Amino acid sequence: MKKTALITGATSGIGEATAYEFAKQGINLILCGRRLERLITIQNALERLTNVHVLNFDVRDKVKTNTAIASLPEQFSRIDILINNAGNAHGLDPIEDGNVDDWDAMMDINVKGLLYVSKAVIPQMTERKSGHIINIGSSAGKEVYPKGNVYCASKHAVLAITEGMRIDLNPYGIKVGSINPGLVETEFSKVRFKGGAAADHVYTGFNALQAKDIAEIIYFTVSRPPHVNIADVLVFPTAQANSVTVKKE
Ligand code: NDP
Ligand code: 8X3
Repeated sequence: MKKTALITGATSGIGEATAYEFAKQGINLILCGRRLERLITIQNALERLTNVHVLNFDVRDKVKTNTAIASLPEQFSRIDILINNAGNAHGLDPIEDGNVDDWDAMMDINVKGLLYVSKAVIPQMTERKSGHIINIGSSAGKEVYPKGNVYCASKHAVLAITEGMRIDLNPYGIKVGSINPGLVETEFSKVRFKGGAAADHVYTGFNALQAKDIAEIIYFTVSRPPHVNIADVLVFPTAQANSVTVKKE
């Protein structure tokens, strides 16, 4: 039977690339994000390969998150795979200069949003005693870097939540794991720097990871046999040794 995956943050970057990778493999898709036009464009592109349903909501809104997921038509109502990917960094400032709205955005989207989506999906998985949840963390969830403060905290929280989920959902046979990338060339830096010039330089002078690289790892993770759960993956571009050590040409 074909599996169904719900992917948050499917309008760009890692989420979009994962949608393409899963579609190639014939996985039914529920694609989520705030930018409806993009969701529809991606749906139109992928419907040749698989069945696609779009859900347009902001993960910060717990009522809309729950209502959207509860509204799924019968054909998409069984979610086998949840990819909690929606998230971003907002700002890169020392803590004393940090913007409170940026802090709210990161905690509300990266942490609470992930919880709201999970809360809406987990009950059907526990009832069926099957399912697979992958949380997209970050190398920033394993290591704090200068000015990373709150973004790093949000991704450390994603790792803690992942471990907690794996323990609590273990009796139900539900797989839980996290994929933790280093620098991936997506819209991430445009969002972090609010479209400013700083975003243009983040990925220059070295070969950054591409969204497809992470999408392939995500597909590998979800395509392991039933007894194999990949719990935690840390992946850097070859040019990156840790959060602050990047070999530029
Ligand atoms: P992008 O900016 O390209 O994608 C972010 C996605 O998240 C978009 O689809 C966006 O959709 C969605 N999103 C953001 N805010 C919300 C919201 N409030 N409600 C619903 N959806 C939202 O960045 P990436 O693909 O790089 O990021 C994806 C994940 O990967 C994030 O969790 C990020 O922290 C993580 N990551 C990224 C790395 C990188 O270097 N790029 C490295 C490590 C981890 P829309 O705006 O349409 O709502
Ligand atoms: C994204 C990678 O190093 O910009 O999570 O925090 S980094």
